Amino acid sequence: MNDRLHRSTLPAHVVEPVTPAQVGVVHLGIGAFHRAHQAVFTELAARATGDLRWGILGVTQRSASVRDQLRPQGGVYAVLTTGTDATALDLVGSVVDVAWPAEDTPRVLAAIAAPTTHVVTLTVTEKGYARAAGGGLDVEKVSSDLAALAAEHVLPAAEHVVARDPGPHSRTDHMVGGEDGHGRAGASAIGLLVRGLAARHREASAAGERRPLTVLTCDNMVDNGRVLERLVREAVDAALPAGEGDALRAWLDADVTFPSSMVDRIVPATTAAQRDAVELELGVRDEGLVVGEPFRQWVIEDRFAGPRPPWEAAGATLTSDVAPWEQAKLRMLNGTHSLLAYAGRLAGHATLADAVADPALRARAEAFMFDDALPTLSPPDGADLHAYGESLLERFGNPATGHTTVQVSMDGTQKIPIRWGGVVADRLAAGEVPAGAAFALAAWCELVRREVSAGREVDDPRAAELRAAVARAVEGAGRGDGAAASPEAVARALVALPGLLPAGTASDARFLDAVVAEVAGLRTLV
Ligand code: CS2
Repeated sequence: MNDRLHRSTLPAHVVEPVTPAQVGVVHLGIGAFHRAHQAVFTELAARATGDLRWGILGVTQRSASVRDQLRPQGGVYAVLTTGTDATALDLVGSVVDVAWPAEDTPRVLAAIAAPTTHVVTLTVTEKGYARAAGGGLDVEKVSSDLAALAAEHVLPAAEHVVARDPGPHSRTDHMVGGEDGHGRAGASAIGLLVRGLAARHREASAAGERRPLTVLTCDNMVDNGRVLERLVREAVDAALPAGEGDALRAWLDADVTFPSSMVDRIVPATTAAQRDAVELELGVRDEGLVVGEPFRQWVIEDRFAGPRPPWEAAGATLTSDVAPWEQAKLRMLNGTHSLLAYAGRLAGHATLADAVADPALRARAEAFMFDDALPTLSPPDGADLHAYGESLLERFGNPATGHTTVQVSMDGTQKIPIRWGGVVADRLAAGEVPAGAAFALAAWCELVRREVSAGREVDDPRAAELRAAVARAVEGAGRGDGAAASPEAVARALVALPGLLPAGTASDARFLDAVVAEVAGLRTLV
């Protein structure tokens, strides 16, 4: 068994990763995407400028596995870049440590509150935002954090849970929290963020400071910064009634900003074979290895509350208006990606590269991208959206990434409203029936029907509702088993799921008929 990758075991032939001087960024949701994207920009920015203030404390929400991968390695990991013809291996040292809220909540709150921290970034996926179907905060999903927030709010300064940062090797029994809930382990990303903001405000007030902070979401959502700001404010309002939380609210108004951003890099799940191959190359074992395509892009709304990492030195674009970039990426890249993932799975393709190489599916992808999505967009900074679309299809076709259709197809109910909903609404408003989007929805419906009928789990936070919709269609058909339900009836039930499509579109007869016709057609295509 080889040693683990670490600054003390670096092979001679690699470029040394940076060693940050402190934590300057707290990142919520340290999965593979963050490690292959924002952490890489941070690393390259530090190398280019020598500015070492921007070490990252990563927060892993669901399990301790990323912490257990990176902590023994002192935070160092490798990024394997897989191009069509060549691969490259680079080390990243910008992640200082990883905290798991189930055991480390006080540490996370302390890090968000610390004067040396200036930015909190997030990649918690669409479902991590705890939104209800109408778009506002689903208070139920964050209730334990809201109770903790209310309890922490009234603690005397000396007992602030953040005053007890126990560091990385703390014992869990310190973290259980008081009977009133203060110090309770963070159960949701939004809840943890809001508690961190409140802790920062309390500490800043006690120190007579303002301590501005930038909260920068990097998730694939329309107007992601505004969405997050709304959820944070709703959480504060739900936990702290008027009067009680007013100083916190005033501080949010004056000293906290929520820029929007567009992030892009295809990051497939790392395989065991890739870990083994990299171990051979490095001579040490990297349990934190991540894989990404050569392309990476980050467009950030330039609305920072205070200092920030010099990300532009690593190629990030800072701009006053991210919306056109965000729209183009969400509709053309992510929208087409999802279409290829669902239809690809139905056709038996394991990877996106195989799906986009299938002529029938490629034609559908192009129809969605160029005929439906493109006409709804205004080109960012005069970009050629047609050329952009062609470049996306080429990126999808890179076989070296091994990006799987299963990975992209998860969480359909969270992604469809963002990726297809706006396209459908805009095309219908323009008097056109979007045929590519109708096919995409039909593919999703068919896949859901197939999985539910076969008794398999659908990987989606609304899976129970999906099962119920299929069951309703079966009952409507008066038969006893899922396979016997008319696929068209299932499609009608699924498309009507609250919040899936913008109001009015799900009931548009022409569009619905097009979806249903595609469902029938899918049985001949695949
Ligand atoms: C993908 C995205 O998994 C998915 O849903 O569409 O993760 C996609 O690979 C990235 O947004 C690319 O930047």
